[in-house]
Amino acid sequence: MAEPTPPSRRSRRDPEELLRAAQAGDRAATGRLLSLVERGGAPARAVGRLTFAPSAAIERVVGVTGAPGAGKSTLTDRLIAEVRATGRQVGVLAIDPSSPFSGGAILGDRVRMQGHATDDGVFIRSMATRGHLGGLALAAPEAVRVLGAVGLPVVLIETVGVGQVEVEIAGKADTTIVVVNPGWGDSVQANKAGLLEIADIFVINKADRPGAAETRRDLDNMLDLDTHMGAWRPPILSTVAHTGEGVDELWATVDAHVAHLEATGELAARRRRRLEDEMGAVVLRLLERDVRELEGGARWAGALDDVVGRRVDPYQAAINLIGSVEGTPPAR
Ligand SMILES: Nc1nc2c(ncn2[C@@H]2O[C@H](COP(=O)(O)OP(=O)(O)OP(=O)(O)O)[C@@H](O)[C@H]2O)c(=O)[nH]1
Ligand SMILES: [Mg+2]
Repeated sequence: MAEPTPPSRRSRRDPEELLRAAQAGDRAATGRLLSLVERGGAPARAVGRLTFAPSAAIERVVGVTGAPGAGKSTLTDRLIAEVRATGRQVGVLAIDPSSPFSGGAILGDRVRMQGHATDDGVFIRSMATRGHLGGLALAAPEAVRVLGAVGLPVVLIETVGVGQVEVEIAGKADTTIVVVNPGWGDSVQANKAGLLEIADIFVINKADRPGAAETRRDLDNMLDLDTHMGAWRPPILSTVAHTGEGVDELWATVDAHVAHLEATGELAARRRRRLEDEMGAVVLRLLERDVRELEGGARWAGALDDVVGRRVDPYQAAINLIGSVEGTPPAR
């Protein structure tokens, strides 16, 4: 027979207990809640349930994305100071979807955001995905809700990279800042469309380097060609993150963007859309998982054989598989 878990250990792991401790200011408990979210499974679900309702406590989520080394962490460090100057507490998530481990990111970001290491009003955490169903794109909004629930009303999300997944994660924010550098143009040509879609504010960081004016022209031309733009044309700002130049104006622009979203009703619409995306993504993942697990995977393998053998087309094979789980509520 298994040894019963000692009470102290059990309470350390219990999501409800962790949440209470985290809300009382225990940052280690906040870190453990985020670990549970990362790892997925039943404990992550419990955290998700517990932190969902209080997520109303989240005032603002700001995404900072851009190519590796663009200066996102240095800039985020400066933005933390702007938020703290208003007296509010701030949570920071640093996410690197391309890396299965958060170790490297943790080190880099800790160094870059060292200015706030002793400030209790700041919580910084790097995230990787281990078992979370749907990966970081689904773990990120849950992590944001954890931060809101423990009393960090402003959340900054730093996402490395300019690929599809990064853009997807960055798009979970109320305001998304896309960081580029002088001489940017050609390097991310392929992803310009994706960046354009999510950018609420463009920042040309490292404006102390040559080529900033050309980059601004590039971005301006790109925005001129954008036919889908609404009432908000993404402003193009310049910063020098390591001196702090331009950062106050950047935060003022974030304020202006949020005010615009509120005035137009777009903030509520965006948040509704994000929740819909999240719910839809979970439906897809759960359904696919159930289908893959039919008869221990045998049905999936058989269907694949039928498709490869050209006996059944992929669409029909999918319909057949889904039909086999319909009416059966997901086991988990
Ligand atoms: N010249 C100059 N260097 C900067 C500026 N901002 C950041 N840097 C430097 O650029 C390097 C990368 O900065 P980070 O803040 O780590 O960039 P990052 O985008 O977070 O990098 P990853 O998270 O690794 O993608 C560091 O050496 C910074 O000191 C700037 O405005 N001008
Ligand atoms: Mg960084």
